Amino acid sequence: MSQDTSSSTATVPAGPAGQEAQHGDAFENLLHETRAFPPSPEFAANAVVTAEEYREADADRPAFWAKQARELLTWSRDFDQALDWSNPPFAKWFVGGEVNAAYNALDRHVEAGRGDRVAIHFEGEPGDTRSYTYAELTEEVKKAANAFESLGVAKGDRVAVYLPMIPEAVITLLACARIGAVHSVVFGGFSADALRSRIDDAEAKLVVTADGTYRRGKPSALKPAVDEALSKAGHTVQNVVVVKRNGQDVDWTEGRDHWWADTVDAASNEHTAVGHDSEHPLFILYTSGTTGKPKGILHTTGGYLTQTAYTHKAVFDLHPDTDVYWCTADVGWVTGHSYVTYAPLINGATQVMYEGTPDSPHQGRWWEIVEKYKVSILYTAPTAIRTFMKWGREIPDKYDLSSLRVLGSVGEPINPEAWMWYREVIGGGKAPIVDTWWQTETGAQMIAPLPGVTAAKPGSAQVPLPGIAVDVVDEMGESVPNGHGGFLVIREPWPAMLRGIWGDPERFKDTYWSRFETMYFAGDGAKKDEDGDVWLLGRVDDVMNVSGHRLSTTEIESALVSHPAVAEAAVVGAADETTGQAVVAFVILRGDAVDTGEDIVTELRNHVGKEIGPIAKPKNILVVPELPKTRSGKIMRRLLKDVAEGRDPGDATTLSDPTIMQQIAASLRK
Ligand code: 6R9
Repeated sequence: MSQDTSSSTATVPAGPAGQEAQHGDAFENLLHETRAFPPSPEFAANAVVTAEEYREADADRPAFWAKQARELLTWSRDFDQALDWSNPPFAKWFVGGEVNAAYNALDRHVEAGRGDRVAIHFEGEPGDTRSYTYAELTEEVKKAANAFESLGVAKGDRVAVYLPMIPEAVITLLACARIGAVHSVVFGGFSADALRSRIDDAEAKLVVTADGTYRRGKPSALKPAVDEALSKAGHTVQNVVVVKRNGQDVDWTEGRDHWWADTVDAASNEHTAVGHDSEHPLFILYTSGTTGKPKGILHTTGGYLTQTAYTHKAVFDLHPDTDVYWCTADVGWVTGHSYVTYAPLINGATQVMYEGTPDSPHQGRWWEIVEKYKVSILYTAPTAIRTFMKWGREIPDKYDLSSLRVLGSVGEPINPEAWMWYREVIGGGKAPIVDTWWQTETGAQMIAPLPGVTAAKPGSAQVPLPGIAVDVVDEMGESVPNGHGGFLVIREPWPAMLRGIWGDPERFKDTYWSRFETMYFAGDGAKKDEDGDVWLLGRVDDVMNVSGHRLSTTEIESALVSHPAVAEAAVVGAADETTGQAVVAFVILRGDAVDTGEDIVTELRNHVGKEIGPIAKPKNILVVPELPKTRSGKIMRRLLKDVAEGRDPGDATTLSDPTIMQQIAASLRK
């Protein structure tokens, strides 16, 4: 059986019974976070969603989602049945309904007289800006839809998208959705080989790309990777559309390559959207498991749109007439699909889109953008927050951030210290933080506080959203009592759930539905606290076993980050002859901290000992200049483990900065 998310040696963080309980004790002490921040009375009074929604959803889950589907979307044909779960794990939501994603994101707002509202404020890295109203964005998408159709793309065909964070990315995705073509976005940071294997797996007919983009003030190329990917015969691509973004020279294949300006800009701006079946495929997005080839996660239309729109409204307390929303995620990540391309536009919000890195041309760029557009809802990743902590609070302190009223986090567990810093320094001590747990596979947020309802706890995603059935279970699939840890599972089908792995139904069943027969296995470890709130503990394969004690990488990292000298930390379990595994930590010191060599290492080891217990003290602590991260901000612990175990780290091509492993190696030789 192929298990992508859990190796055969994966361990439960703290099981409730027998031997597990014995190890559990050390683990139980690890989380002692007791702070809680209830919403202010003013916030609660104006919140768009109240606690009543939990009761309503619990009473009848499918009925709750059917109500949301009808309220949040305009259906061209109403559905007959909310959920068909007669053939698990293959769910059908809103059966018989027809809906067009692009019509819902665009045309209907224009028809309702909101065409003049800004949909996207775009900030290019070099400082160029463009804003699109809903009316303008609708026109662009209609043109792109016509252009793609004229290049032979029809309903059901796949389109590979290899674009930077520019409005054309959103336009391309919505144009595909409009005509029923299935988009497959490939991260701009991925190599030509990765692009080719994804093009082949989905048998894409069209590729949409750009000449290049800007990163850290420098042009960065994209088109050469497409050329290389298509250089070997045997692929299915007929045409390539190229956005001119950074003006660099590109090779050109006549007949195959077309400038965006010559095809899309020249196309007619009249295009009627027709409804597609609720279960019509909307997109494929590849995500890697720990082994094997990447999985093409398949999402369909009606359920996905319903849950992304609902969660975007409820979790961010969206007031579309007054809020300015900014999600910093790249469109190559699921967050850039659900919470940049689809939900904000379905909900008629005004959003900011930024092309570049946070330090270009200076380390205050994000806060300058927040001040300029009066951003009120910011959605970003813990890795970014920890980076800003490292740069120091003087930088954000220079800007007026008083417009911010809700702060979101996604992608990794957020360490309590980073959470507090986010709240105090960015949120002015009052903006609620919503830590949102979800996955490419879940399509939309699943566990998160509601900002007007939940008393937020630093470091915990806390509660399943209304209409979502989450649990933490032990090895046997039994629900664990409060105060215990185990595997995170989802007990009931949810509207935005993946419908499968492209072309591989068996792998879909094996990966997610065979660990516990009737429950979705997420691959994350989690713990319920005494209130029953859920704390995410990282992937189950990130759990270490040191002399029989189960230790979570996340918690040791949080302990390290709680020391004033540490900005970021990554912990791995390295093979050790005596203890099975040994804790090895990689830390980045804060900008103002002095690297005192051995002294700081001793101090940090003692600090972890004090925070968690002597068993958790890292055997080695290595001070490094950077950590290897994917472009979605997840630390690639696999590479650090190679370093910790003295191996040459293998393929690092999916890193946001592929030179980081060399930097780390150099700093360790010093
Ligand atoms: C949206 C996204 C999914 C994995 C997931 C988990 C981790 C995401 C988290 C979180 C703790 C959170 N994760 N959000 N862990 N707290 N708020 O990130 O999708 O790229 O597929 O990653 O990310 O481990 O299983 P994806």
